[in-house]
Amino acid sequence: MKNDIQATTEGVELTDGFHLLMEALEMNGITNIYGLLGIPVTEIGRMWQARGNKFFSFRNEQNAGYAASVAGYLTKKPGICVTVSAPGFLNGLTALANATTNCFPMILISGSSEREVVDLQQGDYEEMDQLNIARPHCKASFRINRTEDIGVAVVRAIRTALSGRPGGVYLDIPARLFSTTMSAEEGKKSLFVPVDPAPAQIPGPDAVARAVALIKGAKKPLILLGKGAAYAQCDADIKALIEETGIPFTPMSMAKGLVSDIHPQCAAAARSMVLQESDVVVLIGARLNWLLAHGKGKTWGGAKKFVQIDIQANEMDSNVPIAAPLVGDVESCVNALRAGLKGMTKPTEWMDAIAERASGSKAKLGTKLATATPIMNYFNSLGAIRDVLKNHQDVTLVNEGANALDNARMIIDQYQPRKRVDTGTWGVMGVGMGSAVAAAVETGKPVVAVCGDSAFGFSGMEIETITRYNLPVTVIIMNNGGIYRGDEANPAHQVSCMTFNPNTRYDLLMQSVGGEGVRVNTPEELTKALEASLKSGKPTLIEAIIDPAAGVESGRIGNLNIVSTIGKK
Ligand code: OXK
Ligand code: ADP
Ligand code: MG
Repeated sequence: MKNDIQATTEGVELTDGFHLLMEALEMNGITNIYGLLGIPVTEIGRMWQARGNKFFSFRNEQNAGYAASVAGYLTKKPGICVTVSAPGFLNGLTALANATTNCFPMILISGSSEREVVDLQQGDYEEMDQLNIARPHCKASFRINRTEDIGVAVVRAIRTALSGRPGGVYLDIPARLFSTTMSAEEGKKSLFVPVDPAPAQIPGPDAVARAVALIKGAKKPLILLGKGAAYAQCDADIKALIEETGIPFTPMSMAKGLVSDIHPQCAAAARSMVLQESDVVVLIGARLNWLLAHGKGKTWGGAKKFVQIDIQANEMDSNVPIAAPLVGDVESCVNALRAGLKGMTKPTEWMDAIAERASGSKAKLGTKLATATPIMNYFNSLGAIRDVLKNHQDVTLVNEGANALDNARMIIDQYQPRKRVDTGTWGVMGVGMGSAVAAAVETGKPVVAVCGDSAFGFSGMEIETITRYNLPVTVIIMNNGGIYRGDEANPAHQVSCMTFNPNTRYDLLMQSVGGEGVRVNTPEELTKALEASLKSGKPTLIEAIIDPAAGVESGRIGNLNIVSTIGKK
């Protein structure tokens, strides 16, 4: 950290808001900032870089925000996004809200107009009451009004983002504060690092005993791993719980690989069977929201009891009664369960039945993946990707789309924790490129982003960002020419609202920004192109031509896409 004091007045060394903010972030171990510069935050980027840190400049704040949120998820430190005021702030706010929904720690720092003008609505440049607009979309919204408060504000933002259920924090900095000066000595004294910002939360012994009794009494127990379990970074403890008890597990999408998808106890390929037939389900960092059919209905079959591990007490009973709530952090709760379940009889018969169903499904899927078609479909193309990635298990797979998402989740195995980043709790499109940048930056390892052509379009300009920073990212566009499908005709002979220009050349777009751009038509060509890009480590875009008729409406969640009850008129 440099102590580059700006100026002196009458012998007093001075610092200012810019310097104090940067020193506070550095002191708290932040090295990477994702953002988009302009009035009034431009100097942050220049100065941050001059101090030897990394600033990743994006083409749209939303993508920078998604990058910051994924950095937070992967590192358990808040990801930082910096934006300009009003419109830039609003773009970033989408990502902050998404981070909060996904329980990813992130801090959005936006410059803002001066309060006296905003509060009287006198029409400032990019005037907006950002502090209040942010408030309902994140865990906390703070404004810094005095330079001497910068240290405490940064610590408060960090502790809020990390503690309890992680999430987003907004930090509002009126432009003038950046250049406001104060004594360097006093400023230095005002900065600090929080002690234990995400404290362990130990579950009560009664709650543990209740859960242990329920699990021991189960005939068909199931462990369901969510992205909260992946976030917790206690991978070995979770694996030990699963192996010591012999209980089958199934992962939610971003928990794939937390325990390997090819682990003998993985029940992912018998998903509907285990959800329906299990009698006791242990949820670890997974919410019973829409992604789990709210814990009820035909997805869940007959009567069952839930054990739920979550740090957020009021997550319990959010949808259905929780028989054994375990409120605490995943690591403490999992280890408490392990102690209580020592020597438990393994449910071998149940596990054998699941393994049989799973191997049947895998065989069926294997046949589909190996079936050649005149134009590639989702199965044979994703099958080719799966086979290449089997030999590159440290690659982070970023995945967005509808069919491209659902099929890749089903087909592509994950072997290591936190190696899959996708559309998350909202099922949001456009997270792909920001997530890919953050995953490459934070892991230092290659990234493969499998995107539908529609999803890619939301953040496509960031391929320039990827090439500018020369990141080892391979973007694979599953190009079927539209949303869901590319062959939808418009009955009124207009341009269809569901399809894109069939002459679009995504491969040439990538070439135009200096990356490798390849177009492939067969699984063999796809294999070759992906292997080459992983070998070279160069920013690459592979445009995979998929049958326009291959997709289905909304992938596997078509039931959510409401149709008119009286038909089309
Ligand atoms: C899984 N399966 C397998 C395997 N793995 N078969 C063979 N081999 C292997 N290895 C089977 C599994 O048993 C299921 O079949 C099926 O594949 C699908 O598995 P899975 O795990 O993907 O489960 P499901 O039910 O499709 O999805 C659960 C979910 C998921 C809700 C958690 O759908 C999800 O994360 N959805 C997010 C969707 C989303 O966000 N879309 C973006 C919106 S698109 P069965 O027979 O056992 O069931 C959009 O914006 O608008 O449309 C829009
Ligand atoms: P998924 O979509 O994979 O099912 P969710 O995002 O729905 O996962 O659920 C994640 C849950 O994990 C949230 O309810 C959150 O409160 C919880 N969580 C996050 N971190 C921890 C932690 N360290 N300990 C316990 N629970 C956690
Ligand atoms: Mg498409």
